[in-house]
Amino acid sequence: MSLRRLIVNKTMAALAVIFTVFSSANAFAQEAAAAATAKPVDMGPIHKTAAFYVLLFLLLCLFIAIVGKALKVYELTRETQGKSEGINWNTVNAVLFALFLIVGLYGVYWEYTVHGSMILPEAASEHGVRIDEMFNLTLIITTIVFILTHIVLFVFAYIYRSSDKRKAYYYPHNNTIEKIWTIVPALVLTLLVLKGFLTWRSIFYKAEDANNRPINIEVTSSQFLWDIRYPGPDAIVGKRNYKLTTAINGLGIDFNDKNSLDDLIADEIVLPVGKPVRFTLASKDVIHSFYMPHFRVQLNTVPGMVSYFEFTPTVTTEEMRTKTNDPKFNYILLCAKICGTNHFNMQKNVRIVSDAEYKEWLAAQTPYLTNDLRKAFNLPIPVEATPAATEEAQAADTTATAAAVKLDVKNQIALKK
Ligand SMILES: [Cu+2]
Repeated sequence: MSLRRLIVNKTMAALAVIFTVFSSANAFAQEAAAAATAKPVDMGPIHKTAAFYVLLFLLLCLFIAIVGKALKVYELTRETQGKSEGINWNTVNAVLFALFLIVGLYGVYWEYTVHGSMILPEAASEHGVRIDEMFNLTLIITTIVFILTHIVLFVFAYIYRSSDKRKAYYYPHNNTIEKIWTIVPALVLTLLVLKGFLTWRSIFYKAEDANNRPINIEVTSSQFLWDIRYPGPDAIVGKRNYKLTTAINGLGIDFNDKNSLDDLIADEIVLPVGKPVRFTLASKDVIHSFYMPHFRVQLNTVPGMVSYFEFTPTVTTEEMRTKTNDPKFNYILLCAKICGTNHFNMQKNVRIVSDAEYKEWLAAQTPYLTNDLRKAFNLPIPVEATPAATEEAQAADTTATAAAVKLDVKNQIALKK
């Protein structure tokens, strides 16, 4: 081939374009590498900007466009020279489909094994086992359908790619197939929905067992915390009324209701194992969601209304630590509604303990009713001050008075100045 023909040859021109793109990219990379070794540059702030990624995307588009143009030139050249098509795009597409299937199926396998091993441990409540069964059944059915339909979809796209050697078979309609793919999914979905409905009913509609009454606990959400109220010896959490909310009565508890008098504040949720517990859920501001993942418990807390969730924890914290092989394991309560800036920080510790430990813990909790609240509700203030306490209080008083006198003298001096 003479030099002139070599220059005019369009295949060579296309290859030259590709070569130029690669070599210039390579040159840039080398330059960048040289600069990097000479003086380390902190790329952190650049990697955080959106403009960087927009430019990167545009650059990628430009690169693909250049390669596409080069290929087009190559094909046009072959066409003008009367040669057959250079690249069989049907085959390229078919191979890409097959590749996509293989990579995609590997992705599914990877998800199930890598992220699959990060799922929650076994349910720690009675109803949680039934919820897990539902999840697993749905997952198994959808996985089988997903894999089969995708294999059929991509394998057909590969095998029956466009070819000059065969003509497409015109197949517009088949009643039998229509019936099968309507009736089978309808049956499967009906069974799943029915099972879901029955599971839901078994969780939310319980016949009350007089010998095994649930422990009543009230949980109130607000931005961004949970207030937990336990009942006192009467086992009933007293009434509340939002109109009674004041600085010292944040939950608006009605202390005219005698059931409120012995109620307790708790900083964590502690429950005895194997005993039913009924949570009364409310919210002071926006909708939050009472979420205890290990017990498969989740229900919204809605301002202006109360909701209930009753369940029975079955595994103690200590047992779960052994089961998960994690000595630091703790059950948690989270908020599952994006309720504001500090939503992420709405959590509380939950401990499942033996009945004896529970009783001991409950006895150590502080009552809601303070002397200030007694005054506000005109309730008698119990006289339980011991001589030692009185002396202490008097001593504190004297110190306070002395401090106040000192401050006053200082202020007067300052004023005179
Ligand atoms: Cu929240």
